[in-house]
Amino acid sequence: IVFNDYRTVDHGGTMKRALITGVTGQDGSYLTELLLSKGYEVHGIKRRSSLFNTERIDHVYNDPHEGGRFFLHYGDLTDSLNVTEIIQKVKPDEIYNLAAQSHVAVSFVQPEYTANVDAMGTLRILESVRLLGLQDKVKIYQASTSELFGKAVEFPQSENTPFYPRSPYGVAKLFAYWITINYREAYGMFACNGILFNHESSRRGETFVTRKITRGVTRILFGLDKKIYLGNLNAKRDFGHAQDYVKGMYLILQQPRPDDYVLATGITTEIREFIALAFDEVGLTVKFQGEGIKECGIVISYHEDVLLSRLQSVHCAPEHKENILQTARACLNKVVVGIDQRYFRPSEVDILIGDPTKAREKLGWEPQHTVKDIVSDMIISDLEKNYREYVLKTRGFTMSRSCGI
Ligand code: NAP
Ligand code: G4F
Repeated sequence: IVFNDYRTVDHGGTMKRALITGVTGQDGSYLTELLLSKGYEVHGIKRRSSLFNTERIDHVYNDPHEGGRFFLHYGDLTDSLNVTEIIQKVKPDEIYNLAAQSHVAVSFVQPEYTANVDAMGTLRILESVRLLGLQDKVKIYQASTSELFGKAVEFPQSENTPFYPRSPYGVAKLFAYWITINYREAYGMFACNGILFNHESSRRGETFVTRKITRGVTRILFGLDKKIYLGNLNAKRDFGHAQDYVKGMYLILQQPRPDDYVLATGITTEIREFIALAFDEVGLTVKFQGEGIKECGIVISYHEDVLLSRLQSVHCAPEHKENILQTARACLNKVVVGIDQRYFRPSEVDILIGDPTKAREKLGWEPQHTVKDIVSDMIISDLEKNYREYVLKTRGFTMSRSCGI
């Protein structure tokens, strides 16, 4: 991948140019795919890291010498000069501000950094656009969040529901939400908030609860782990699929007037239920017993036919099958989910459920995936990934344990 390549191609003014911050993240990668498929020239901002960290976008990269339309720029939302320089050079038609310290639990540990990136970072983009005199040319999408509703005061939550954030992340995003509206009203900028409820996928970061669960389930199946340790299982979230949600982001910027929209499914799912669905996908039925930090999830039945069909879909080699089935059978009556106090948050968002009526009526946006589809997609992908790890292990390679928390 070529970095800081400021070349843009002269398309006779017919091709739109988008700048995506947070391009290496879950949403950034799906949005890049979507915009490239619509003929955009796409520029992404990537933080310098000691590792490549481009796995989510490597597949869409084509060498610009061979007509590629995807360019990467080193940048960081905490560095205003750098943000301004990139916007000045790229001169995008649309900016999608997806970059953020996006982990709610981490925001309690790094509140100042979270505010710097999530709140001030948004201001830096808006102010750069204004100072560069691009306010009439550039449309801006701000990645706002259902975490703004926090300790929700009404159900379901819509564009008119008052906010009550419950974390440094939520509070930082509240500033970003209002500064986006302020620049729209003060300077007539086409700046919009997408208030998105949780959206997941096989590209979700491994420390968010859904991915932690699907990864954990598949690792237990291959004997790579014994148990998943989690925090508050009572929380409920309105889970959608990231692929549906990036379509909504795009539609928000294609409207005649700038506005703010909730994107949600209107269905909420308890974390406990998500866990049960994930184990179901591989033929294990889990029952919960006990309370508080003593609660645990136990495997009470095993359906070999389900597991066999899953193993088939990941092209499991015949010589590995019996071993994996034995590991799965051995899970019967075993505790596979435990509670660890450290995953509880100092203040929690108990339940979120969104009302996407405005997005449906004005954008024509409808989510296409159910929670079951999402679980299935994530389980298949994690089965593939962890099967690879299992094969390497059976061949005698030493696998390093991830120390991610
Ligand atoms: P994600 O996977 O965590 O991606 C976040 C992106 O931001 C990554 O590319 C990350 O880069 C980048 N980033 C972090 N700090 C940065 C900084 N200082 N400067 C530049 N880039 C930085 O998040 P996501 O799930 O795709 O979410 C995208 C956006 O939507 C975020 O703003 C998030 O807060 C918001 N949101 C997400 C959801 C959801 O359910 N997914 C719901 C509502 C709102 P690295 O790869 O280098 O870490
Ligand atoms: O997966 P989570 O960390 O996502 P959370 O906090 O809802 O935030 C995500 O969605 C927001 C939209 O509402 C985004 F703005 C934000 O950027 C992020 O994408 O946790 C979901 C729930 C929480 O209630 C948490 O307490 O799951 C609960 N949970 C229980 N055990 C856990 C765990 N969460 C994590 N990450 N890890 C656990 O072990």
